[in-house]
Amino acid sequence: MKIKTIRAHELLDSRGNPTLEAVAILENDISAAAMVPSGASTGQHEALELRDGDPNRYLGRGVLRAVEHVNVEIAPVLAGMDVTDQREIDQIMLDLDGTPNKSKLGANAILAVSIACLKAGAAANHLPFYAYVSTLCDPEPTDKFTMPIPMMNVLNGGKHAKGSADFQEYMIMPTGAPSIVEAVRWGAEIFHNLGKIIQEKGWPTTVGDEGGYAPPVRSNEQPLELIMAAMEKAGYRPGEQVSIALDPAATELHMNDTYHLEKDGRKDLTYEEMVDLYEAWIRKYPIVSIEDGLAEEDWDGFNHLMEETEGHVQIVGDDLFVTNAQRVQIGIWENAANSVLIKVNQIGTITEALKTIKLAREHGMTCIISHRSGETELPFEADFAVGTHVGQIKIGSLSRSERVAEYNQLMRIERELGDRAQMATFRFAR
Ligand code: 2PG
Ligand code: MG
Repeated sequence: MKIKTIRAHELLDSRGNPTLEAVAILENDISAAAMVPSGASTGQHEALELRDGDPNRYLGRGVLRAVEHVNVEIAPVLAGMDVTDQREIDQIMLDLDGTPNKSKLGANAILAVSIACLKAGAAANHLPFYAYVSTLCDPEPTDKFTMPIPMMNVLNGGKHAKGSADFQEYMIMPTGAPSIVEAVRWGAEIFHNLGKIIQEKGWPTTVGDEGGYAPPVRSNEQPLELIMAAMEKAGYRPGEQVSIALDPAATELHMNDTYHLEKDGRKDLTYEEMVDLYEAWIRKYPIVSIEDGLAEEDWDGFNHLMEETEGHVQIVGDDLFVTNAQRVQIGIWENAANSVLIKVNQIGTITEALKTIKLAREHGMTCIISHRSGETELPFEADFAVGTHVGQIKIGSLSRSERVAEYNQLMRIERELGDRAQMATFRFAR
């Protein structure tokens, strides 16, 4: 089915910042819309998110130039193309842009179109979105699907919640849940129990950008104690049924080659000292995954963490890899991580994100499909994670509609699939 036209416009994301929505309209008038998320703790090697910089509109954060790039530059070139030719569509946009980091058209402009075409392609083929995604990944698509284990960010800190912990994300992973429906229920029960515990301490139960609580904890370890207490209060066995995943987003804690943990009153930590801290916590708590435990250029630090944890813990590169196959390749050579966080807006097209997933998996690395801290009300990651069969998804906490929309979509997909859905197993479970 051919593309008739593509239209973009400016809307708001979950933080009230402008973002793009692109609508791909096909010749039979079927249409599909996509909205672009946005990060706060962004990696310096991410593709460029084009903002207008006009101080008179949205404090410079408007995206009208990116909108115009879709409507004036991209749409006329893609009109008439087969919408299911995702690779060609993405390649044409890359050629049109011509820069290494998509700074001419803007990665936000390109991605809005890339996802809108992907969704329209699914509609044109009368396939559920996740099923269509799987046809782009697997040479021989099966009718069985792997449901991803969610990472649920129940306590927010860092750039997502000022005044809370220095570390950005304290997540629970229901690694023992037999289904998404159960995983979501377990997570929601633990989240609500955590809220009660925080309330009993006399702290506010306000939430951060990703819907997790953001209490004024006294140390960076205290969130772990609170989460353990919440798991037990909710009646789940830590480590056996539910584990813990961390995203310290350590690039944000890195200055002058050392790490600073304000909440702990500790300055100038070396990467060895950071790794010592993680190891001490791993011994004490059921931590199974650490993302960006070191800064984005600290390859030696990442390698040290890999060696010390000896493959028992999932070591995830986010800012480190920025969903970029070239950086993942360096990570493979350097033995820097055994897992890749996949955020489509870090790289800017669906085709490139799929290429990164393929490379990672060929080298035995796990992949996690991830949201951004600035999200939209159109769920994308749920279908993308099921369709790519990666087995893990990171979509925030069990509050705020833009996060819950993803959990709801996962539950819908699981119900629709019935016994064709199988819960992923987690390689790093204790
Ligand atoms: C991260 C993300 C998403 P941001 O660091 O993993 O949780 O945050 O979108 O702000 O980069
Ligand atoms: Mg991260």
